Amino acid sequence: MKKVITYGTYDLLHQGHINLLRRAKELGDYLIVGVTSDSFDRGRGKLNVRNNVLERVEAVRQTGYADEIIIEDYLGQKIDDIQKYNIDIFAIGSDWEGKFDYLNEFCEVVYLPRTQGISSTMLRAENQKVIRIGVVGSGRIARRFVPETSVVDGLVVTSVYNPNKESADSFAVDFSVKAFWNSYDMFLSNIDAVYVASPHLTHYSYMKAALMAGKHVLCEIPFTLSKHEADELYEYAESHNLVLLEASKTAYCPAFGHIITLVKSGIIGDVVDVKASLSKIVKPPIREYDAEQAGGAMNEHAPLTLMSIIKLLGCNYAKVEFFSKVESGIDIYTKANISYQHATASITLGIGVKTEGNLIISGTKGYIYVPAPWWLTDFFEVRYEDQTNNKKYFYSYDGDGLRYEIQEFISMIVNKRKSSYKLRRNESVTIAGIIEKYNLKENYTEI
Ligand code: C2G
Repeated sequence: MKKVITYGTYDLLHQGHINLLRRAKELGDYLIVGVTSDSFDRGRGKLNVRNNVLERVEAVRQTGYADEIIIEDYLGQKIDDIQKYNIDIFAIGSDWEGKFDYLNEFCEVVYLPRTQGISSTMLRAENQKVIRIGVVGSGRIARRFVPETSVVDGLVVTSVYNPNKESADSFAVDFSVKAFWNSYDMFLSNIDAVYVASPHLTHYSYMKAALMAGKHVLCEIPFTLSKHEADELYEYAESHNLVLLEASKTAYCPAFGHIITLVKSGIIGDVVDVKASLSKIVKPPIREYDAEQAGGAMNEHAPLTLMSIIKLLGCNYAKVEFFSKVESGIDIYTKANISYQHATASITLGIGVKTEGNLIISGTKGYIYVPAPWWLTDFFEVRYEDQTNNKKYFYSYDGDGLRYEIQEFISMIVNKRKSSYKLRRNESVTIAGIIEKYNLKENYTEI
């Protein structure tokens, strides 16, 4: 019996896939089809897959060509599968010509003709109205945003707004978008959504005006500097069917999501302590050192570190206390201790003090260690007393990592989801509330 194997995502199954499966089946007597898992696809940069793995397996099954369907979940699995299932022929579409020649060592490799004029990417584009995004602000983070949008389907950055004409113009030239500087309303009138990446203190009013103009909003951290403002904006968005999302980039990246699900499934027992650190030394003059613009380590770095704590221990903390080292009116270093009924947590932040930027989640059975820079999560280790049980997890964190939050934002708009389980409204509001307490100097000590 001649055994053939082929692999694919098979998103929005189309005639090209069906032709390929038929041709693969005709090469032998028994066809095994490997369908990629959702996490494997995310790991190889396929962020736009519309159908989940169960839907895609079912679509392949319904073609009637597969004698057996398996899930492809890791790099290198093809070599294992070929040997495990005694495969004679590995078949794949001609778009992969040459890429799988290394499998010749294990079986015959056949590149089958690809069907012209159809692809999952085309179908996704046809089924979806392209969302026009305007960027508010044209500084460092805004400049990182635009290239990241190019790997996500379904959106296009069309414009930029900055009251400083020169800055808006230079951004517009660099990214081939239209510049607005004198009228925020005019900027809003030709777009479907905004990405707010302006200085901290302007977030609230830009978000509010955008929501009131009926636009979806993705807003950089710190989302708002008060609980009340965050709550008010979410309330408005929800009651007007608009998506409002905090751009807490780490919350949406694959490795961090896996840490949360592993912890919630009890892999380290009950969580008793979380320590998150983030420091980036910068030198004045720069916005981070400007007290007038809500500079300082806390406003700058608390959002990501607090996000990890809130995701792991929840919103119902009992007490928070702050310790800061202050220079020229801003905190160059802040440590916050957050206590829960059955757990403790702390964040250590610096813009003028360097700390080891790792994340450590301690539980009753073991702990998770995420090395610096933990917020660009691509690796973590689950560690136990008996070190032979330790396990390392590797992921990719592609580009500047903003693609994951952008993908979530677009998917929420397309699928009309008002809330993301990756960062819920109450979690985002709790983070804003802790930052507010800091700025009100509640339980605050200067060191
Ligand atoms: N295909 C085709 N004609 C098209 C589109 C796709 O013949 N118009 C083929 C591809 O060449 C591939 C299969 O259909 O053999 C599945 O395609 P995708 O779902 O796009 O999966 P892909 O990303 O090519 O994954 O480990 C996964 C494999 O590397 C292939």
